[in-house]
Parts: sequence; C-alpha cells; structure tokens
Amino acid sequence: HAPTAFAAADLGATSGRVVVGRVGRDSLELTETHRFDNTPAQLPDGLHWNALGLYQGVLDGLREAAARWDVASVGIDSWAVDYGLLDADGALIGNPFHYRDPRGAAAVEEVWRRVPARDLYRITGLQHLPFNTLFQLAAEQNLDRARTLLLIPDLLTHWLTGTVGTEATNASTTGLYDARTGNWSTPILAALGLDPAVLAPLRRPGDHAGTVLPHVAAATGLRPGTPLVAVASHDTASAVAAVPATTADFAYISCGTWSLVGLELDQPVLTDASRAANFTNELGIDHTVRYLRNVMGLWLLSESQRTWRTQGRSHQLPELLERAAAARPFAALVNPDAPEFLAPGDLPARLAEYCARTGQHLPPDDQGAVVRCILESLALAHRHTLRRAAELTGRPVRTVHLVGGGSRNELLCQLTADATGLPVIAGPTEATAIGNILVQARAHGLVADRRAMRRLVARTQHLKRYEPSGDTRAWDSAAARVGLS
Ligand code: LFR
Repeated sequence: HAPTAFAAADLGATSGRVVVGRVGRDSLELTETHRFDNTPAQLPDGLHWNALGLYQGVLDGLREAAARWDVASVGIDSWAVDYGLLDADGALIGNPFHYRDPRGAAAVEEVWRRVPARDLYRITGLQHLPFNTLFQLAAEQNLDRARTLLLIPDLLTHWLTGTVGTEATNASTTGLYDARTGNWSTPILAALGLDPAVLAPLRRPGDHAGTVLPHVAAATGLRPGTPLVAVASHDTASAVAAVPATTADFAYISCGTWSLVGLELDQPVLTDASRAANFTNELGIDHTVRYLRNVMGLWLLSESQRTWRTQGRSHQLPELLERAAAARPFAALVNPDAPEFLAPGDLPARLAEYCARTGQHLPPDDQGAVVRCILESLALAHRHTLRRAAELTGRPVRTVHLVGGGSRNELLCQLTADATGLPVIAGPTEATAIGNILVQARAHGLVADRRAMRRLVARTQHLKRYEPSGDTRAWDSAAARVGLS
C-alpha cells in the first residue's frame, strides 16, 4: 500500500505551520510545507490575533501540500481558550483577543460572584487561569451582536468549509464545559447570562467536519470535496496523543510557549486538593483526561529574546544556550508561574526585579545568567508539578516524555532529568502536528487505536534519552528557595 497523505495545520502562539504526514501501515513521514509567523498586534482596545493572516498562512501551506501530494484530509489545531464571534450574517465581529490581554483577569471576581470558584471546579475540573474563555466572555463587548462563538481552530474550519461546530478537547478549556457529562454546562451558562445558542454543537476527535468550499479548493488545489477532520483541536491534546509512551507509568511535558506538565487519566480528579493545587482536567482523545498544570514555559525565553532583539542585542538561541550552559548554577531562581511574567514586555527586567525582591541578584543584561535562571526555574517547576500530580492521583511516574519545540533544548532536557531524578525521553519536536495527523489517519482506518498511534510514533520518530545526574540534593535546596518543594 502506498502511504496516505494528511495535512495538519498547527497554529502556535509564535508561529503556525502546515505539515503533511504520509502514513502507511508501519510508517510515518513528515514534511513541513509552510511555516509562518504568528505576530499579535497591540491595538487601542487590547492585544489581538491576526486571524486573517493565520487563515492565509493555512491556505498557503495547503496549496504547497496539494501541489505535492493527494491530500486525503485536513485537520486544524491551535492554542486553546481564544475565540472569534460571528454576527447574524456569519461575518467575524472584530479581531479575536489574545489570551495575554488583561481583560479576562479584570473580570474574574465578577464571574466568581456568579459562580463560586469551587463550584466551577466541581463542574469543569478546569485549572484557574485568568484568561479562560468564561472570564474573557465576561469582559466581551460584542456579545449582543454575536450569533456564534467559534474557538480559533473551529473558526478556521468554518472559513474552509462553511460548517459550524466546536471540537470537544478545546471546548474543555473554556470553563463552560462539564467534565462529568461531556457537554456544555447549562448551569454555568445560565449563571453567566450566556445564550446557549451562541455555542456551536460539539464534535469529537475523528468526527467529520465538512468539506472544503469550492473557492477554497480552487485557491489551494485541494481536490474538491476534500474533508476536514475534527482532530484533537487543542494543540496540547494533539501533543499528548502523540507522546511516544510504551508503558503506563509515564508523565509528559508538552514543552513550547507553555510547559504542560502532567498525566493521562481515565477519570477526572475534581477534589478540593486538586483545585487547591490548580490542576486541570482537560479532555484528551478517547475520553481520556489530561491531568496537568500550565507552567509558564519557554515563553520566558522567547519573550526575553524578543526584548533583546528590540534592544539590538544578540538573541540567537544557540549562542544564548551556550552562555547559559557556562553560567553559574543556581545563581538566581524564580517561580516561573508568578503572574507578573504573563504579559508581553521586557522579561529580563521583570526577572531581575523578582530576584531583587527576593534577595537575589540577576543582572538583566547578563544573557547567560538570565537564560540559566529561566531554564533552571522551569526545571524546578517541572519537578514540582510532576511530584504533585503523582501525589494527587496516587500514580507513580517512572519516565518523563518531553515533547514539542522544547525537546530540542538539550540544556532544558538535561536539567529536567536532573531536577526530577527521572529519565527524560525527548521528542518528537512536532508532537502536535503528529497527533493531528494520526487522529486523521485513525479516522481513515489506518491506525487501530491510541496505543498503536503511540507505538508508531516511538518506532518512527527521532527520540533522545537523558539520564538524571543522580544528585538531587542541590535541586532539593534550590526548590526550597523558590517555594517549589
Ligand atoms: C499551549 C496552550 C495551552 C493553553 C494555552 C493558552 O499552546 O494551548 O494548553 O493553556 O496554550 O491557550
């Protein structure tokens, strides 16, 4: 059998890409056909995504894909939480807001007055993040005019096919989805005064999501009638689906702009202890639960690089990592999840302020020291989160799979192995696109089930194993210094 080609459009917070995966009975080959920047824009009313630019980038990538392969289907995934609103004519109202815009945070108290945080957690199992969709909606100015709310991947699917739906793994990040029933939560919608009719019907990963519109087929060269498949449209859900685990006692870190650190479970954990630890129960493929926490992630590094670039300083990653490797260990440490690191802007300065406030010294223009501080602090947060996950679920962890762009960062992988005292298996880098592609391949009948998907990834993709150094004492005291024991 010749392999079948599937196209994945995978949109991340800093770049988007279209990847074609050719899947055979025992093979998986990937080609990135197009990569484009995703640059948010600060407008007078807030921080926005360039939704039309993303759509254009997807079309460009699909055109490249169709020029080289007979594409069997297309799937779209992106970051979670954010949405566009359509009016009665089906037109997009305004530009979607970026989750790093502060408007959600300003509405949190108001939402909690209507539905106490404890009740929200019992229903949704969702970690508290100030940008969760329900908080953004409480600050939304355009709801009166809105007929339909579509999360970012669903918005692009709508533009490609004309169909309307909400894919469930991403719905589980909105704060409006009931983790127990697997449906929109009527009580939460009622308490927040949201019209249930604006929420589109749910789709599950593997569902048919329409076929490309004629003008899309003409613009891309895709065969008329090419289907869109609802994949795990939350990028993290796709990444977890592609974790190359071959045993049950694994944890994962999906490491990119964010580090999503946790376990795969069969049932949500909705206890008060879990809420206090702010673990989330987001939905994975096959009704699995992604029991994890958001750790601030390599955003700290990419935003520092952006700052240095605007200051005309060197900002190339290999050079920065070399300096970090040579810098003094444990000189300065932060809790990467401090809320002050969330917004865009001069991050080295904010890290230095944090350090000054906590009696440490971090010169913001010592790039080696800043990057070392970021990577060691992330390793500490990885360790802390994995230990909490194991405690809260009673499940032992023997292997850590680190997937996503961060798996290329050798220093971070080694520090994570050292801090956790566990072997780290790094890769694949393109886990999200692979998860997207394999859900399509499964819908096509080419892969049997989740375990077969993971075995295929493990057999075909480049992975690298990092052994822990064995000396965790230094990490124990470092963790205590930043309250991450
Ligand atoms: C990762 C991610 C996280 C989500 C954050 C914001 O790309 O999707 O899972 O919490 O972005 O949407």
